[in-house]
Amino acid sequence: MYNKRLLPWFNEPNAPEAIFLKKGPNVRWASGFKGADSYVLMTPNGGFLITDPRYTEQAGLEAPDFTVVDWRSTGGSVMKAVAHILKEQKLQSMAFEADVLSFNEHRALSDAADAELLPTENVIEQLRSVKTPQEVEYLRAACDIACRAFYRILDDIRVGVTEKELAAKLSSYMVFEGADTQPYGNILISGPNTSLLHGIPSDRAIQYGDFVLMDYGCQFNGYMSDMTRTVVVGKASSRQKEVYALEKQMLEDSLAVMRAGAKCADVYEASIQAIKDTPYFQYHYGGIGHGIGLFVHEVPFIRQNAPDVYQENVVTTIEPGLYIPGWGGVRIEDQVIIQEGGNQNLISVPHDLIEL
Ligand SMILES: [Mn+2]
Repeated sequence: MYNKRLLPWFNEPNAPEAIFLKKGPNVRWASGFKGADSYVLMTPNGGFLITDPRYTEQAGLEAPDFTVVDWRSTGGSVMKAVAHILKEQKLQSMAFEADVLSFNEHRALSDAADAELLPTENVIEQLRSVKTPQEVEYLRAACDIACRAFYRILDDIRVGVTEKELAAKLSSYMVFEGADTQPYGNILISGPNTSLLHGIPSDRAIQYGDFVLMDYGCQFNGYMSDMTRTVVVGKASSRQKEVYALEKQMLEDSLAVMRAGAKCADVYEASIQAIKDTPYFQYHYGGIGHGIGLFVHEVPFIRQNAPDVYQENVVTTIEPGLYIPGWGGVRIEDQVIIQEGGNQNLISVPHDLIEL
């Protein structure tokens, strides 16, 4: 369905008469279309979905109020089809996503189209960052699925099992628990590998005393969950307990300040209170959260000096961490809805250290 939440943007001063979208989550948000390799052109009066014959039937079903344009029979290229629509609709100006249109695409569009082309960034992303009640329900379901999968994988984590085997099981548990089938790069790493912020699951077998760090999520109706828990196989050492306790404090100090009207920069400042006067300060990473919805990492980002201010119904992760090269790392990540006066945590798994 044509997403009317875009309409006020067209009324802003100097707004163009149309906007052209390529980024998949933006196309889906604007139109409801779930397929790939497709583009949307939105005007205040209606939308066009530009695709190829693989998707024309699906486009009619999922975006019934859009005019479906098959670019193969309309100019022979996507950009010629766009130029055709601009001319037919007498549109003089069109915004495009400066961060995703390639050099070649922009050149082809400039050559074909007789309209003013205006680079923009984050127009749809800003709108998408504030969730509707329906979107919140999908996100809540995705988080619930990931939490149920967490309790299932705990039974499988034992000495001798490899990271890859566990990562595969974790992904499958989420699908069995109701996730969409498209997985995305789940991180499941162990031992010294846990200091690699986005390490890739390997053939390393779990050993006694390892940290096992799981940073993972799923989609439900396209909406994503993202959570991290770090557990210990066997009894935790005193240093593991010390680092874990600091990290847990960092997370909880961050959660305590997340509310509508708070600045993302202030969340970062809260996150470092527990470590700023300790030798562990050097082991933190400055990016500690991100908006999430139809895509996993998006505005607003939490980092030092981030200018963004939380609006009500933004859904975001919060994930400070401590990463000690060669020794290991701890991250705990939750996903929350920003509300007036506070936030609601969508991740129900407690923060306490689990010793398996
Ligand atoms: Mn995350």
